[in-house]
Formats: sequence, structure tokens, C-alpha cells
Amino acid sequence: MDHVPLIVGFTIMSLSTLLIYLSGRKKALIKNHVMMHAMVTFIAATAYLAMALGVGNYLSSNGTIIYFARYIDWSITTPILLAGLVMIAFQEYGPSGQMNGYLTAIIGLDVIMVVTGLLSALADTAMVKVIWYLWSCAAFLGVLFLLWRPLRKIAATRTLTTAGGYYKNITLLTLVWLIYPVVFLIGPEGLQLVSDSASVWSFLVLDVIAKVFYAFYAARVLSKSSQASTIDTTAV
Ligand code: RET
Repeated sequence: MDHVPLIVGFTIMSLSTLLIYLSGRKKALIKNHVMMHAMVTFIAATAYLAMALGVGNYLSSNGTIIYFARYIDWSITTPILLAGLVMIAFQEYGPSGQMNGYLTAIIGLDVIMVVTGLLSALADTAMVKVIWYLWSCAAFLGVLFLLWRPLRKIAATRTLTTAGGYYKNITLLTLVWLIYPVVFLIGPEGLQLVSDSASVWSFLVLDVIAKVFYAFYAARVLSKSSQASTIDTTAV
């Protein structure tokens, strides 16, 4: 096990939590989202600390290290990120009953994706690994379908600026999230084409983009669109 990327991950995520919180705590219009993003990096910092300290790192029978903390992190942080997008699509005051339905569906699929990914990592035989991997991919496709079809349509019925913000956010999110199953597939949990250390470094880079960069990107996109929609409402 390579401690360096885990300690680097812990440091980046801890500092990012402070930075995201401090830079956004006074932005009244997007405070809710800033808090969600700060929580995502805080949870990630905790997970990297656990991995670095060797807690929950399980050595499987074929010599692969399975990091339980990583899957616990994903199963909490990805629902938070997706919930943020559902809220943007409904602009936080849409018909709440309907929003709850989408929240349940997208979070349910997302958690199934992460948990069956863990089952694939834990499986001993290639056949069982493949079955769980495909199951996880199917759930992931469900998440992407909800983001790109029904939720995008709902976002498009809101103000133009919000629709644009939603579109930019799901584009970045989709591009980054699509790389996770690839890194998993070529890493020790899958085809074992790359080492444990290379895999941990790759997930770290992805985590920094999906959690930290995305937090600042989404805050910028949202500040612009919420300012624009405030101007819209006052102008009427
Ligand atoms: C796994 C393996 C099985 C197939 C699929 C996967 C997808 C994982 C994803 C993870 C995203 C994590 C993020 C964390 C940051 O907060 C479980 C790797 C489809 C998409 C964005």
C-alpha cells in the first residue's frame, strides 16, 4: 500500500473543505450548495484519513487491497452531489412531491451503483466480478438517464439561466464520473493492468476534479445564474 497518495488526498480534501466553506459562506443565494460541497470534501478527507491509517483496508485472497472507506465515501458523497443537481433542476422550489420522487430514484440507483461496485471488487471469481460490474454500470446508466432526460427537461422549463447552469454542471459531472468505471476496470479490483499505487493516484485525481474543482465550478455557474434570475425577478 502506498501511503503517499492517501496522505496527499487527506491534506487536499481537508484544506479544500476550509476553502470551499470560507469562500462561500457569505454568498446567501448559493449557501445551501456551498455547504453541500464542503460536506463532500469533509467526508472525503475522513475517508482518505481512514485509508492512510490502514482502517478498513482489506487484503483479498488474490492479494488485492479493497479500500472500504472509498466505497463508504462514494455512497454518501455521490448522493449529495446528485441531490444538488436535482435541486437545481427544480430550482429548489419546484413541486416538492415530484422532486422527492426524482431524489429517491437517482439516489437509489447511485447507491446500488456504488454497493455493487464494492461487490464486484470483493468477488473471488471472474464471472461474479463481471456480473456485479455490469449491474453497477446498469445503475450508473440509470443515473445518467435521469440527469440527461427527465431532469434536464424540468430544468429547461425554469429560467434560461438555470437551465444553462444545470446543463454545464451535468456535462462536467458526466465527463468525470465516466472515468471512474474505467479506472476500476483496469485497476487491481478488475483486470489488474495497473498497480495499486497507480490506481489510488488515479482515483485521487478524479476525486479532486469531481469534488473540489466541481465545487468551485458549480458555485461560479450557480452564482451567475442566481444573480441573473434575481435581476430577472426584480425587473418584472
Ligand atoms: C464503479 C465500479 C463498477 C462500475 C461503475 C462504477 C462507478 C463509480 C462512480 C463513482 C463516482 C464517484 C465520485 C466520487 C466523488 O465524490 C463503482 C467504480 C459504474 C461513477 C464522483
